[in-house]
Amino acid sequence: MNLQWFPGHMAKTRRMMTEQLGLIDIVVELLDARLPVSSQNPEINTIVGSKPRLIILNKADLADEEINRKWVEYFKKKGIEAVLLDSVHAKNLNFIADKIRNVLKDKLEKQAEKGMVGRSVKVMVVGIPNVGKSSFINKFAGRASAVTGDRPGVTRGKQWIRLKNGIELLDTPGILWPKFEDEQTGLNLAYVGSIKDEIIDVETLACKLLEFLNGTYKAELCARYKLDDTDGLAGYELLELIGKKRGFVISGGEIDLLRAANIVLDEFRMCRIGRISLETPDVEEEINA
Ligand SMILES: Nc1nc2c(ncn2[C@@H]2O[C@H](COP(=O)(O)OP(=O)(O)OP(=O)(O)O)[C@@H](O)[C@H]2O)c(=O)[nH]1
Ligand SMILES: [Mg+2]
Repeated sequence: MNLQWFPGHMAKTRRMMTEQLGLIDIVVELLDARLPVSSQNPEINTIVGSKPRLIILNKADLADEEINRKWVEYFKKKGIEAVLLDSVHAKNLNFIADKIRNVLKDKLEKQAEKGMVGRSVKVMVVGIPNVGKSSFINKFAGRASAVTGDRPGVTRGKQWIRLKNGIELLDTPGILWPKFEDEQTGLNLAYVGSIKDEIIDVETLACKLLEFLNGTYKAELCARYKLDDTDGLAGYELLELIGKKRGFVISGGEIDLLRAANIVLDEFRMCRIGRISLETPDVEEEINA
């Protein structure tokens, strides 16, 4: 992921998306279930406007199950439909088509009353880089779908994928920019690997993650690295302990902290430490819905 968002780039994306919005019935917004706030575009409401929206909390397989449920509840209270999804392992995504129809129920009923039947529902998928847009589109479209080709009036190069269930999907997702202002947002996105590690050095990143884990997922952390008394330990102390446990020793008996840091980040991203959510609706109330 090498995307750099500059003001000009953002304006262009916003413009493109606004153009395409005219053609679609519903926006499917992908958020990372582990960090729904940090993985949301800060201007999503302005961009999407009054278009119906379905939120997919993707990568739900990597997130804390209890917190997943809380997020779904949270969105429900805000009057917005949100579904949990694992775009990689899900067998079929027919239930997403049902959810889409459900969100559009009133509109579809009105169309039916007017005798407008058989019209396809046009869907655009949006989300920040690495959230799983391509995985979702491929799985949702499935093998049996056909690319319908350019349509008149559609931005050149844009293709619609016609699904068997009367849904048409814009084959290129809208790539949105994440929030940058807030340091914690940057850290959260870096932990999960959605922005480059280089924004902050790997050791510091791992230390900050370890401190979070030691506060919120202590049992999982201790189990994974066979630690027992981690109360009040600083990130660097945790990293050193982990390096020691793993035998990452360099010349002179020093611990290879960089190696330990990379291992911690890799294992976190591969869900080896456990299913971990970085944000919960209890403390995060600033989502756009
Ligand atoms: N475990 C898990 N991994 C997922 C899921 N969805 C996507 N991934 C993984 O996340 C990574 C990014 O997925 P993509 O589908 O390429 O994401 P994208 O939004 O298209 O990314 P860009 O094209 O870079 O904007 C890949 O390694 C996927 O295998 C999911 O639901 N669960
Ligand atoms: Mg992609």
